[in-house]
Amino acid sequence: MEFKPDFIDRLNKAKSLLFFTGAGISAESGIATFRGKDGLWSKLKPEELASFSAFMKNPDMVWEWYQYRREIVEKAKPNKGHLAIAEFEKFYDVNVVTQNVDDLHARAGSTNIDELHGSIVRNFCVDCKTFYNHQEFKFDKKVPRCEKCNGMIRPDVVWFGENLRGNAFPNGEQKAKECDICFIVGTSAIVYPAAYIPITAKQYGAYLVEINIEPTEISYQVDYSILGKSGEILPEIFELAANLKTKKQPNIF
Ligand code: BJW
Ligand code: ZN
Repeated sequence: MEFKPDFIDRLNKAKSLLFFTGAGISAESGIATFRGKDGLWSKLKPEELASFSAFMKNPDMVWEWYQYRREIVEKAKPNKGHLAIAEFEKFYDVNVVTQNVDDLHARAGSTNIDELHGSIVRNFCVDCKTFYNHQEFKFDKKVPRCEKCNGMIRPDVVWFGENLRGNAFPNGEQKAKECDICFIVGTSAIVYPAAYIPITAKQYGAYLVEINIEPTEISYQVDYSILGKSGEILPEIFELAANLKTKKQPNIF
């Protein structure tokens, strides 16, 4: 595809790239997004599944929903979009700030990842906060109990009304302030505080590029909106970057 000349220029000069990703980047790996007509929440209400009060009200149902999603994530493979992001590390300082709870960026080989909304492959005890890997409870259909205190075990994901984990958000904000280009990939950009990340990047002078199959809440604020699948667009941008970064610079004498 033909890219905008000012984007090509920015990509040529850039040193640091930030990829702010959402569920759409994993859609081509067979993992459903949340919103939209085939999204996880087209039939199920988020407030009945993705909040601590929902978990306390109906722990087994919420647990089972996450077990079902873990099975899908475990079988899924990183797609060309995840792999392209990892490849950019050959030529740039690359940071990934993801809202996704799957581990596909890590499996694709990205090395600097902040998981704003936690990870579906971890669990912890609601009482003593001991962490457990999901493999330990792989076959549990009902909420398992902590071996130390008998508390209920929950997935280590961030539900509505909960603070983001540890330093993930301040880390992400710092990377937003430092990047030259911020790519916003496969996210509806409506969930906060995560959606402040690209806004911060822009405030600090980054060039914003959105890659999505449709326009979103943030489209009007970006410098360049590319409509298409991330698994197709990102490899094309990587190819362009590789050509820019490896081409022989003219001798200046
Ligand atoms: C493709 C594609 C392809 C498809 N290629 N593209 C300020 C203003 C308003 C509200 C708030 C605010 N601050 C806080 C709030 C409240 C709330 C919030 O944001 N609500 C809004 C929804 C209105 N935020 C919170 O509660 C957060 N906590 C917080 O603020 O703490 C402080 C606090 C403490 C105490 C009291 C009050 C506040 C926590 C938010 C946690 C979000 N958690 C979830 C669930 C994680 C667990 C799980 O997985 O089950 O995270 S919600 C869900 O949405 C998930 C996602 O990470 C997140 C974002 O979704 P995402 O990734 O954008 O997916 P989709 O489906 O929306 O979009 C997919 C996109 O892909 C689409 O655009 C497609 O077009 C595109 N696409 N195929 C490219 N092939
Ligand atoms: Zn415990």
